[in-house]
Amino acid sequence: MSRITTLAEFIVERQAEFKYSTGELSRLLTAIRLASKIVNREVNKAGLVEDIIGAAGNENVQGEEQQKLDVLANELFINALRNQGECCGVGSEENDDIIVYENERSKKGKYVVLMDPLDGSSNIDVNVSIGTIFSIYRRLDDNAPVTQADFMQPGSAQVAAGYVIYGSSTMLVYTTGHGVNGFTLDPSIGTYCLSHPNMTTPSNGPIYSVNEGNYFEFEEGVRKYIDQCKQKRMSARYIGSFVADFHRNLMKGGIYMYPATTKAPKGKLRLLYEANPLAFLVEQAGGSATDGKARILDIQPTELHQRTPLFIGSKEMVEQVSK
Ligand code: AHM
Ligand code: MG
Repeated sequence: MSRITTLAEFIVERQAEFKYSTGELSRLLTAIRLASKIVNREVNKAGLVEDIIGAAGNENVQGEEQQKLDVLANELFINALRNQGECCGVGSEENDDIIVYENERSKKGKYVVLMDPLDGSSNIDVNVSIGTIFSIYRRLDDNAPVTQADFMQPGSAQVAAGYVIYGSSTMLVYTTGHGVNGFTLDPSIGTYCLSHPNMTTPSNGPIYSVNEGNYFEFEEGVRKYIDQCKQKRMSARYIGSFVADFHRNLMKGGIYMYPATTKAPKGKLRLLYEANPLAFLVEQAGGSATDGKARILDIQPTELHQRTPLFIGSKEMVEQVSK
C-alpha cells in the first residue's frame, strides 16, 4: 500500500511556508477541518432526520430563508474557531454583524475568518452537493481591539482560503498562497487524505456555468459571450451550488458566471464570503476571477455583505468575457 498523507500531517509539513508564526495557521485549519467533519456527518444524514432538513423559520441578513443545516453549520464553525484560539473574530454570511470572541485566548488571536458555512443550502432538501467556503486574514493591528476594518481587507490580503465540498465524496481544498491542494475524506477512518496534490486548472475548458434563466437580464457583453459558448457547442453545466460548480470547473476547465442582472445590479454572490476566497484559490491554480472588469482580489470592500458580479475559472475564458 502506498503511503497516505493526511491533511493533519500535510498542514504540519507545510507550515514553514506560512510567513507568520509556525503553528498558528495549522491550528486554524485544524478547527476548520474538525468542524467540517461534523457538518459532513450532519449533511449525510439530512435525508433521515426530519429535525435537520428543511427551513429553520428565520431569515438571514440578505432576507433569504435559512435552512436548519445552515444554522447548525454556522454554529459549528463559530464554536470550533472560538475554542481553537488563534482567531479573534468571525464574519459569516449568516450573521448580520461580525462576531468578536470575548474569551481571553481568542482575544489575543491574530486572525479573522470570513465564511459561508453552508453554500448552496437551498439544495440540501434535494440531495445535491453543497459546500463551506472560508477565508483567513491577519488582523490589521494585533494590539488594538478587533474591528470591522479587520474584515474589510481586499482579497489580495488573504493568508489562506479554501472550501469543503460535501459531494459524492467530501473534499477539503485549500491554499496558503503556495499552490492548491485537495484532500478527500475517507469516511471509514474519518480522515482527510491528500488526493489532489498541486491542483491546477486548464487555461481553457469545455464548460460554461451560468443561470441562463436570467439571460435577458444580463448586459449585452455577457449575452454575446454566452451566445459564443453555444456557437462553439460548449457544455452548459449549472448545479446552482457555487462550490460544486466551481470545483467541477477547476478540475475540468471552464467558467462560472454570476453576472449583474437588471434586478440585481450588483450580482448575487458575496465578495467577502464567496468571491474572494475562491478567487484567491483559482489564481493559485492558474485561473482568474473578475467582476467583469476588475480583478476580484483588488476590490476594496465597503460593506460586510457586499455583493459582486463574478466571472471565475479558466484564465482565457475569464479574460474573454471581461474584455
Ligand atoms: P447561498 O449562499 O444562499 O446558498 O446562495 C449562493 C448560491 C450559490 O451557491 C449558487 O451558485 C447561486 O446561489 C445560485 O443562484 P441562482 O439560483 O440565482 O442561480
Ligand atoms: Mg453562499
